[in-house]
Parts: sequence; structure tokens; C-alpha cells
Amino acid sequence: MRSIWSASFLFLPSVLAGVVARGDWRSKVDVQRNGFYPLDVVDKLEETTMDKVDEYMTKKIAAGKNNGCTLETAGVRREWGDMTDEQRSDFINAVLCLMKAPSQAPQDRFPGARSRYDDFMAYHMTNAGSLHDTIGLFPAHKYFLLAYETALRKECGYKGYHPYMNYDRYTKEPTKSALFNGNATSMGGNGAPDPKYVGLRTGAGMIKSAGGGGCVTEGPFKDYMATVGPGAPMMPDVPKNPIAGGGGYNPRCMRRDVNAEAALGATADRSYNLIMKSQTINTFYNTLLTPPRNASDPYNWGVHTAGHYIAGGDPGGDPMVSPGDPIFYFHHAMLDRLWWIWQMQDPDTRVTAQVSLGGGGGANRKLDLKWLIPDVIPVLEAHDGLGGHGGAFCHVYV
Ligand SMILES: *[C@@H]1O[C@H](CO)[C@@H](O)[C@H](O)[C@H]1NC(C)=O
Ligand SMILES: *[C@@H]1O[C@H](CO)[C@@H](O)[C@H](O)[C@H]1NC(C)=O
Ligand SMILES: [Cu+2]
Repeated sequence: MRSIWSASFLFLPSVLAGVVARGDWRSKVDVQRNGFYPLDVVDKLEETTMDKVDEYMTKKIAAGKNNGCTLETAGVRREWGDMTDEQRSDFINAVLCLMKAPSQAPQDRFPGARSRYDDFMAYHMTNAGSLHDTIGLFPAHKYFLLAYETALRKECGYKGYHPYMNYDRYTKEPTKSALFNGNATSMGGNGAPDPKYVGLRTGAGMIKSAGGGGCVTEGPFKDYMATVGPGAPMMPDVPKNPIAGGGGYNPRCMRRDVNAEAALGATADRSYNLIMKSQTINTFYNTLLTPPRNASDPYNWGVHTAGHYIAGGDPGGDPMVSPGDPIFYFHHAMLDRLWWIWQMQDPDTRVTAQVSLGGGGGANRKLDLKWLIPDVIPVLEAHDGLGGHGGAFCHVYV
């Protein structure tokens, strides 16, 4: 009897303190792993962080501040490689559905936006300033991703949540990965060779062409045509838009240069250091975008640039219309994941931490995504991934 009594004696104060047992989260979150990829340092950090997340949510629920969001109800965003073939095709079919659904963007401004999918490209092109300023970057893209995921779910019957791409998995032979191998359950293959594309000059050196740069000819999106834009093309020979501002109809194939060297700028150790060495959100932001120059590091362009140029191309590598390649959302889901793991190291102070490097229209600014999603929300609501905006933000990454 004594041992039972002492067990409950030990247990009781921890419950009162809101402490949860290590590993309890595993009974609340459905984890799926692909044994082909051993856990990297960020995956391991994420797993240990889940105990903190569980503790944070337990306190939040006790305080009645979770807006109905719990670890059990949170949408699970998974790495593409960890998903089953069936989950991948459900997702692909939803994206193809969005590419056929009618546009809801103002047709006078965007006669080129022909589908619901195009609407997101049109919004990103015309609001690139507020989406990318210092206060906006993380929360505005978090909301943008939620709007897109919501369209996939509500308008195209998708039951899952948006996948992410763990950059580290694409540092070796990305064109053989489940994401880019070009088969029916991939997000499409590499672009055909385009000798005119030599690479992208970044502030930290050249991301040399990996031999692609032309049209994607394999996989579910081989017939997809990008419509609006370009805005700031990074590829040779991108046809000009027929109307000023880029809203006209400019159908062109999706081009890519699937590039392992780009991904080397976002290896797991770099993402890990980004999270663990950034004591403030300003440092996190600066390191993500423009890491300190390091002449002896050939891949020092920062995690954000790396993520965009793992596929690059047109529209994917064009900062204005990058959401025209569905891989854009995989990248921004991964960035959101890294931001979230950073926040969860110290959620009480970090969830509401805003970048304060000037610009951004003030900490009380609102996010208005117009034709993408009806609700105009305070920017801080898009900081809280587990209960923000009345519980509309309720996701975990595994
Ligand atoms: C596509 O490739 C992935 C990764 O090799 C594999 O798991 C999957 O079964 C393939 N699917 C099809 C439909 O060929
Ligand atoms: C600079 O890059 C080199 C090569 O990747 C690396 O060994 C070194 O630690 C880096 N220096 C700093 C200060 O990050
Ligand atoms: Cu963006």
C-alpha cells in the first residue's frame, strides 16, 4: 500500500503545478515517421519541446485561454516524406481542385487570376510589402498559410493539414525524394535543363544552377500554368505580363531548378542554431534572413533564402509571385515550424514577441487578406499557433 500512496503523493503536486509527465504528449498527438529519415537535431529538439508545449497547453486550458484548442484537437502538419502515399494524393487532389475552382479575386484588377489557386498569387504579388515587413513576415505568412489550408479544406474537401518540407532532407539527391521525384504522389519533378539559367546571385554568394531551370514535365502539376506576374523574375526569358502591375493573364509553364546546394544553407544544424542561439525575436529574424557574413562558408545565404531556392524557378523563385509554385507553402510551413519551436522554448514571453526593427505599421496592426479569407485579425492573434484567433490557429508540427 505504501508504494501506491507515495506514487500518488508524488503525482499530486505535479498536477497542481500544471506539470505534465514526460512523453505524455505522445498519447495526444498522432506521430507518423518514415524510417528512411533518421531524426535530425531539430526533429529531436521538437520532440523534447513537446513536453513544454504540453505543459504550456495544460496551463492555458486551466486558465480558460485555449479557445477550444488542445493537443488532441490540433491539426497535425507533417513532413511530406512522413506522409503515406494516400495522404499525399489526397493533398495533391485538393491542390488540383483549387487550381480548377473559380477565382474570387477582383477581376478588374486581376483579369489573369483564373482560379482560386491564382487568387493567392495575386494577393501575394500586390501585398508583398506588408507580407514581408519586419512585423508582418512571420504572422502574415502564418495567416496566409492558414487561409490557403482553409481553402483546401473547405473548398476542396481536404481532410488533412498542410505538409511542410524539412530542408535538411533535400540536401542530398532531392530529385529522388518523395517530394520532387516527379511521380504521381510527388509535388512534381525538376525543371528541364535550361542552359541560360546559371544561378542566383545572393548577398552571400551564388546559388549555382543545379542543371534545371526549365519547365516541370513530370508529376501532377506538369500541365499547370502560372497566370499572373511575373513580379521580379529570377529566371531568363520569363514573358512580360500584358498589363501594368502584373494582374493580366500570362500563362506559362511552371519552371524549377531543384537545388541541393540551396538546401545546404538550411541544414538541420543551421536551423538548430537559429532556434537555440537567438535569444530575441529580432536576432531570430536577422539570422533567418541575413546571417552574419562568413567568407569561408559557401552556403551562407540564410535559411529563408535556402528554402525558397530549393526549387526556385518561375513563379517559385520570384519574390512577388512565389505562391504560384505549390512548394511555396511547404517552405513557409517549415518556417512557421521553426518559429513555433523557437517560441515554445519559452512560450510565456516568446509567443507574443514581435520583431521591432522598424517598419511594419506598429504592433497593433491588422492582417487583412481580402479575398483570401474574410476575417481581418490583429497581428498578435497570428502569433499564437495553439488557440489564436478564436482557435482558428490550432496546429502542431511533428
Ligand atoms: C512515389 O515515390 C515515393 C518515394 O520514392 C514512393 O514512396 C511512392 O510509392 C511513389 N508513388 C507512386 C505512385 O509511384
Ligand atoms: C564559417 O564557416 C565555416 C565553414 O562552414 C565554419 O567552419 C565556421 O565555423 C564558420 N564561422 C562562424 C563564425 O560561424
Ligand atoms: Cu511571402
